[in-house]
Amino acid sequence: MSIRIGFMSNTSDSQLRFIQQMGVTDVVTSLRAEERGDVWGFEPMLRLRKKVEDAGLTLSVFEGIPVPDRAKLGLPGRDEDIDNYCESLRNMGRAGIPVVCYNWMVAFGWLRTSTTTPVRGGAVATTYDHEEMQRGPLTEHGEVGEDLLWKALEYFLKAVVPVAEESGVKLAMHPCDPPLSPIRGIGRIMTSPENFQRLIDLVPSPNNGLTFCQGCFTEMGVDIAATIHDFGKQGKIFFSHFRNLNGTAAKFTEQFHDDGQQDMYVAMKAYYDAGVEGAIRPDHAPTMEGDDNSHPGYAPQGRLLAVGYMRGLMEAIEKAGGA
Ligand SMILES: [Mn+2]
Repeated sequence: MSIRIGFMSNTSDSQLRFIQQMGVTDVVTSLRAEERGDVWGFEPMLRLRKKVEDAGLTLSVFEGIPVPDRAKLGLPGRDEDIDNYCESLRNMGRAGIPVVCYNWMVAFGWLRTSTTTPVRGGAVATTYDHEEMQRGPLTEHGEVGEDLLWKALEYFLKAVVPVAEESGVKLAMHPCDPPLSPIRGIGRIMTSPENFQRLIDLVPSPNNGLTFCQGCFTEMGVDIAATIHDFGKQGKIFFSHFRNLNGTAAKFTEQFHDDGQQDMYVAMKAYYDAGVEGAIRPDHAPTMEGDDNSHPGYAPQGRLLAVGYMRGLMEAIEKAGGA
């Protein structure tokens, strides 16, 4: 076993064929908005897995199920949210979907100041500029401290991790993107390797781990290979996002996978050397000629180029005897 390339998909018939044509094996997806409820149902999840399998592919990761801000902030009503979350996880397990990617970002998710920054050849990519973003107003939540977020996370994990264990579902925490705190008054805690270690140690369990979003860890300015080794050897990387960029958390621009500051051969080799298993998908890629920019980072051609590049790196590593 080793890592396998996954692809984020809406699971349309056309996309599932596209995924097969790339030689990709794994699908990363979620339920459609109209299929979601307070509790995510067993039947739509089961049918989704069957649809992916009937196309000859494996549904390996759900990117969802979102944790409501009420639970992330420890507000009244969170017990109801947590009960619903637990029941959704049970249904995921019953439907045979093994990994859920979630995050602890409040008010803002994935946050950028531009989605139209020119990169190589006039392709467009996303940029984050903290100085610009901080000029914006506070959100409806006002000032939110990191301590409060840690306490609410611990409360959540103590309730949810045992259910994840019973259900055979792995909880894969995605970093805050960008990994900065605070942003317009909102604290962010999933922002450093030390804080991910704290997450893992809060409620130790084989089902409590992370989504190694290489882009976010690059934004943090850490040694990517050493960080993959550290969490990979602990068996805590359940899912990975492969991404490149130039800059730091406070100011960066996403780049083509072969055109950013990170040595992607070194990164890919680290997943092999650390014995990481599970899906690794191309994360955001620039929008190329012929594609529209309605879903920045997720247009097909940039991700197609990324998959070809990833396959080449993997073949090179495997032929050189790397794991
Ligand atoms: Mn990511």
